[in-house]
Amino acid sequence: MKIIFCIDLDAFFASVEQRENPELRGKAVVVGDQKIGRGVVSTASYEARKFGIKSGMPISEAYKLCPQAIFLPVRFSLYQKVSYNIMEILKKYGKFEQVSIDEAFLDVSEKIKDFDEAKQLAILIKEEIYEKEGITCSIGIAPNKLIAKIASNFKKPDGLTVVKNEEIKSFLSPLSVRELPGIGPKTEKVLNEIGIKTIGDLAKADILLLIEKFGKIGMDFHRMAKGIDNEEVSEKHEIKSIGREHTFERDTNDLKLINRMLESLAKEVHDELRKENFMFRTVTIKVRYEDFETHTHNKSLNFTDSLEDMIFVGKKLLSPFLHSKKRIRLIGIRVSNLMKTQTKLNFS
Ligand code: TTP
Ligand code: MG
Repeated sequence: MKIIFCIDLDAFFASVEQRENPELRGKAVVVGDQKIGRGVVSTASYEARKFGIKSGMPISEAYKLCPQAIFLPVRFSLYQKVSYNIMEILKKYGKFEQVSIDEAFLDVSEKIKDFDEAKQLAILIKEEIYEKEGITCSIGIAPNKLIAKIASNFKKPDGLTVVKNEEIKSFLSPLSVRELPGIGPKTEKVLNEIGIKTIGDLAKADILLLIEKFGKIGMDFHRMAKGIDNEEVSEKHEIKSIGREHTFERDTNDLKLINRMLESLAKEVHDELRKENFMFRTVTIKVRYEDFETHTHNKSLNFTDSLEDMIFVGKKLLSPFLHSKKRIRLIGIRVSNLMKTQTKLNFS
């Protein structure tokens, strides 16, 4: 039997800001793009969430909900550095897989005898992260990645939730189907319409009906609802992609402005790649029109670390979208399929 940890940092960007400036501790802090009237919330401290502020919400709406909150710009390279330090701590304790800037899995099955020992280890890891990096995390411990992930979200912030084999059913059953990865508001609505609200309902549902409603993925929903997941913790990719986006002050179809912005975003992505010693294979661009219609388009190359390649491919991918009558609201560029050119990273 496996023992898997899922570790997710609490209100990550906001927690780092609170650590950097202790006066912000205990206060409503909102980190996001600062463009007046157009920015979006990256994250909010738990104090700010009490007012209903959430990731992805326009800053203007957040301001209406809580005008006394402290609004801060995103300092991505600072968060990247803190993330790096924390991931280095986690790596020591088992087979390690980083899934995002603030989330990782650990398979400790080889090192730990049972779930009680695992809980003790999780307490030590939480203490070490807090002592060294001054921020809290939530940890879920379970026999597989799926349940560990759901358990890590169960008691946030500063949570620790252990789900043993024999507890899987009683843990999952009462939770909303939204707790399952891949089930968003649209799928939830369709499930609700056929009387399925909880994961327990989904586990009991007629699989043929699920396939009729959702196609093959209906089988995955059913499998997840039963808590079945055999995916290994994989050490392959630590950071999967690096990207930047920009929302224009005003929707635009000024080709010069759009191309210049693409170059500047590519430069930022490239700086980040350099710092991490990565080469990349795939370039993806994103375009959002004024009516929020959004497209992404990608192309893969041979491994390269060249900024010129990134800009050349980025512009080529972007060009078919520049001849629409609609104006452009946002563009983004992302590189993925990354490979480390040096294994040891140095942050000054
Ligand atoms: P999450 O782990 O989803 O959120 P969180 O760490 O802020 O809060 P929680 O305690 O619920 O885990 O995302 C990690 C960071 O990624 C988050 O701090 C900011 C960034 N992010 C965005 O920039 N935009 C988004 O829409 C989301 C969801 C996250
Ligand atoms: Mg988090």
